[in-house]
Amino acid sequence: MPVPPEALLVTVAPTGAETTKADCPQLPTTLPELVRAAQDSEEAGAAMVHVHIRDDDHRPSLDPERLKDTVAALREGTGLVVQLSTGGSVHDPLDARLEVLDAAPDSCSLTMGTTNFGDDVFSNPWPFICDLYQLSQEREVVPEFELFDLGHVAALARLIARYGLPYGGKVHVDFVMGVPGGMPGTTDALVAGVAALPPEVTSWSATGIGRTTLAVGLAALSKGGHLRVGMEDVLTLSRGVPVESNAQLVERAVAMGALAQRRPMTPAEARELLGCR
Ligand code: KMH
Ligand code: ZN
Repeated sequence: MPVPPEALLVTVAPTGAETTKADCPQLPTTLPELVRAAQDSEEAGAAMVHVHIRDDDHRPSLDPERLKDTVAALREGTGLVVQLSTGGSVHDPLDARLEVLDAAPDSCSLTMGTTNFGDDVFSNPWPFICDLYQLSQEREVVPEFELFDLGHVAALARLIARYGLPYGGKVHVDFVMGVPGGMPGTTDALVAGVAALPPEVTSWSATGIGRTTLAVGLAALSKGGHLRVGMEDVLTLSRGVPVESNAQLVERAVAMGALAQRRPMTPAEARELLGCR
């Protein structure tokens, strides 16, 4: 059955790779903290979790065993669609990022181009994108295409034209806006991005980094899109007011959705929307 238009996919991105535990002790960096954050977020209305893991010293990690344990623990403790980040941190090598799929998540992020990322470079060369995409098709993992810039939208059209549709037949993208070096987190930029999406795209969400979070969230709702929120993307609720938990951000997204007469999608509906198993 098709997912009704009033259903709102809320994805929670609880951890990311950029914030240190020392700077933000409430950031979920251990497996029990991550599972608890995911459970509370599910309770608040999230249907998918976008996962970055950390090592015992709370540093970003792509350790294969740890990734497998994380997928298992999230499946055991939640009903959420489990999406592993293949972006990792800006320091992760491309081969380790491909190996993320060995952990057999439901979904994986797939960024559609290289981006200046603050003072760093988030590297996504075209041959890497093609390898990761083909691997996702082979492994039956549903990609979420991360679009940091308008050029990434054009690259998505090129990728689909060359290699066909993803596993599951649906094409879901997420606009990641407001990264210093990427497209700005504005309504105008979102409108341009949505207008440029290739016809194969079946659903889209948006997330605004830092102070752009509300502008992007409201613009996405007004265009009928879905939302990604979480401590990967924003650490304050308003100027000087720190985020205490990921569930708090999910609750706010659900409340914004309610104003737009949208209700949170269930994980089962999210699987249908995304074409996950
Ligand atoms: N941490 C960023 C460099 C993704 O998860 O795929 C990349 C990122 C995107 O967060
Ligand atoms: Zn990420």
